[in-house]
Amino acid sequence: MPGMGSVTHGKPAAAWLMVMSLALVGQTAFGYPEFQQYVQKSSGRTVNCALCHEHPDGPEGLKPGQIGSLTAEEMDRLNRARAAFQPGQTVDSPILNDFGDAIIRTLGKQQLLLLRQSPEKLPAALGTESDLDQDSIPDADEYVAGTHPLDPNSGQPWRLFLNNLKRFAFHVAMLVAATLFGLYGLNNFLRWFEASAAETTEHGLEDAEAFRRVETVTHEASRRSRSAAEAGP
Ligand SMILES: [Ca+2]
Repeated sequence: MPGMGSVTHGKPAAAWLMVMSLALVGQTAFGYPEFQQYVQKSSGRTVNCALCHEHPDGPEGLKPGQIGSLTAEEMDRLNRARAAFQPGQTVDSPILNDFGDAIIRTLGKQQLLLLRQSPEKLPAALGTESDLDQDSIPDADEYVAGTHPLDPNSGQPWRLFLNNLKRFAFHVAMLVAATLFGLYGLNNFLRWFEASAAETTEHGLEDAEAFRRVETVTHEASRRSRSAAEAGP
């Protein structure tokens, strides 16, 4: 029955379109591109959605970390994260990375929605206590600089260098000390070798002089003995 067939296929198609439309509205509302655009403009660095999201292309789509790929359990977590309007709640969104979760947890979604109008105020709202990648550069500073708050190798080079110098200060000090002691020891060894060589030479000369004297005395005694023998009794 063609008529029934068209009705049977029409209802799922309409429902699918409605679900997709709602999903797209939700995805767009949850993307918050204002922050990414601000960071990119202020830092001069190219920043993608991976600053806060699981997928670098953002939450829209069917790829891993995007809404179209979520399981029922992940959708449940997504909805709980979306409902976290007040700060201090547990947030584990399947489409946000740890920095995105931390923003919602720290500020609450309500304040984050307000900050969309002034994304330059996000760092002050976040504070400087959180450093998720533990590279000694606070998440808020990395947001301003356009570096990644979850990658310890991403940061302003000079700050990373100084922080690594502090972190490995003991190893650097030991390396410098070992080098200095090595040079000190080598210099002392060379001085000792030089002194020993001089002493050996000096002793050698003294021994040669003593041998020459003994030889002279022996030769003189022998000569006197021969003279006495020739003179007779
Ligand atoms: Ca950091």
